[in-house]
Amino acid sequence: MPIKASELILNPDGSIYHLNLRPEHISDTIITVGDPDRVDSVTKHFDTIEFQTKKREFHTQTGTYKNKRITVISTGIGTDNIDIVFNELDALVNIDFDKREVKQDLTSLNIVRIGTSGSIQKEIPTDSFLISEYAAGFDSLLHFYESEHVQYPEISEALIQHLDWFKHKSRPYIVSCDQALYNKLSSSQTAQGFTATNVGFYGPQGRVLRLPVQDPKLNDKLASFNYQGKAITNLEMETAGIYGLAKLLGHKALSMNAIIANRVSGTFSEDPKAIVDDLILYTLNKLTD
Ligand code: R1P
Repeated sequence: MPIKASELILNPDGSIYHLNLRPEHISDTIITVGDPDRVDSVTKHFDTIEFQTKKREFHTQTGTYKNKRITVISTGIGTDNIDIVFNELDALVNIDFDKREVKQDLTSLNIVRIGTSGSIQKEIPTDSFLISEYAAGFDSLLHFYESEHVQYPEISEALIQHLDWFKHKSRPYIVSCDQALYNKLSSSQTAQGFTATNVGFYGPQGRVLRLPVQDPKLNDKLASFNYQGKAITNLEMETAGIYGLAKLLGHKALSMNAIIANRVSGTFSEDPKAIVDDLILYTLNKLTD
């Protein structure tokens, strides 16, 4: 049965609904960034740019860096956008748009996030690099999919106990990176991380401007969680969704974080653009090593 027009939505030019891309527009190596303007910060290093498009927060460019074809796409903020970007990227390679059928031979993409993040451990300072080995999702995205086989329920159980998790919040899910990509992109310059992915920037990450939060000790409890030597290191808003959907769809994913805030010392990078630019070049060079 062909996938219905209401489920796989294509634009009149044959491109997929939100991303505005046709299958020939993307490489099998993809860099995701949150900020649409960060796409240019990546592709300014490219030798060539063959294609670019923009729709809503999804800005895409495809070109080559050191002869490797790479697509750079912005996701905007949050795992709700990750749901759109990952399902549509997957459709571009694994669904035949003419027949509206899943292809027999599936393609596995290499997807690397280059994002910003705040550390909750005093020894992971601002202006450092961190790669998420594991992620805890405090959003509920993965629970909408049959996904237990890609989760680590024993770690979530320990986390829920440790945090004394409020029953009205979504149950945390734990997922992990692609190990081969981790091995390729890690070095003595990168801290190994266990990233908490939050559903917001303020209350969900313990920031109080005017509104009191339900659990003022949440970040302290996250920082003191330790599961067989693994401590939660940093907070951001996409990684768990990326790891969960990548695993479910058969893609390889890795999340690179430029640490621009330290929530323990209360400090923020004096030049966040510089550390993000450094992480971009580091990642491009590791990908093409
Ligand atoms: C919040 O300011 C945003 O910054 C972080 C968070 O994950 C969230 O998307 O990442 P990006 O800089 O990649 O957007």
